[in-house]
Amino acid sequence: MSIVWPRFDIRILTLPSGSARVARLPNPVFRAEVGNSQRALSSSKVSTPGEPSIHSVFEKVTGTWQYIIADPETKTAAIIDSVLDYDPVGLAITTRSADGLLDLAKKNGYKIDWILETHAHADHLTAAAYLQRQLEKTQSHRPQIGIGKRINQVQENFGAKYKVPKKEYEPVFDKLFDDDEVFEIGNLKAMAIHLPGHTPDHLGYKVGDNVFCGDTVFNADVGTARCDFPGGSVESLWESTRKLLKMPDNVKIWTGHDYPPDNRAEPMPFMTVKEHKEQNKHIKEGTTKDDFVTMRTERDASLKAPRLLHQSLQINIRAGHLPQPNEAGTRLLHTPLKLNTESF
Ligand SMILES: N[C@@H](CCC(=O)N[C@@H](CS)C(=O)NCC(=O)O)C(=O)O
Ligand SMILES: [Fe+2]
Repeated sequence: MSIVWPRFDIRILTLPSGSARVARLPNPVFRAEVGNSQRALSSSKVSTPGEPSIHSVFEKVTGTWQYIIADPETKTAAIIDSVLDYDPVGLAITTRSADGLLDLAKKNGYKIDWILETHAHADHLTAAAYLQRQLEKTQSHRPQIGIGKRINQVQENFGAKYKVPKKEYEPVFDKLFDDDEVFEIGNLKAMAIHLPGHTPDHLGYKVGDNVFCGDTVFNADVGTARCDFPGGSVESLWESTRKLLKMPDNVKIWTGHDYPPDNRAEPMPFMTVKEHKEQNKHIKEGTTKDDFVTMRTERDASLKAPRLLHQSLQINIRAGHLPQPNEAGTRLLHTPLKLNTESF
């Protein structure tokens, strides 16, 4: 049986933070290179103390922005929200997107200290465990996989639902971040910020004047993340958006996904706090909490479950490790059946 793979367009933007050469076409359309090969848009390195170099890589199949953020001085780096490719028809996992991140890190001479997750994603599989295993072989040390400390609630909930043995999810995360915990990426200071709403464990990572906000705020013409997953809360998401929009106007909010509407051709990795306050269709200035709660609740009631919901959750509570093979040597994921008849 031969599997025909979709072409995975990878979009990469290398943004030396602090650079005056940030290319925006016309605002808010962002220039990004598109193609099947890894290409960096900008190679000029103008570094500002405390600010990272940022590479954003778009995975088109699930609309996910993956990031590599690096300390320009020490070349120490973190990968945020990587994707493991999954073909729901062929039931095959491949590592093209993750290998793209590894190539990008290698090309830039980065030493990856951290593989960070903003939350247990319900729409795509994480490549964290795969990246960790590959990097362990090529670096002198093993990068740590980090996530918010409330991941254990999420693991227990979905672990019970999908009958995942505890030993397959308990030891998988190396670092559970506390709220507002400060950690280092080389000489850069990073902070884990609790941003619940989409999921209860959800974190953003702030580095310099950048927040990697995962699925909290999307670009202004998309709005915000859904809150109908277990442990999600529209009220909490509203409060999380307040935390973000209270930051200084120049702070860049790098989003976890982009789903460009028909009138926008290219995915964009970030918009500033100021741009969100002026333009975000769900939370711009003048929006009240009640407006938001009504809008988000109505929208969530109309959304279908993500295509890769079951596969994602079972892999992601394991930090991207695969299920152990059963006695027959087969690795299995569960998919619940929907029955629309009582005759069964
Ligand atoms: N059609 C996509 C849906 C993905 C999805 O539900 N995305 C989440 C983030 S994981 C979201 O917040 N969407 C916001 C919305 O559609 O309002 C899929 O099947 O994967
Ligand atoms: Fe998500």
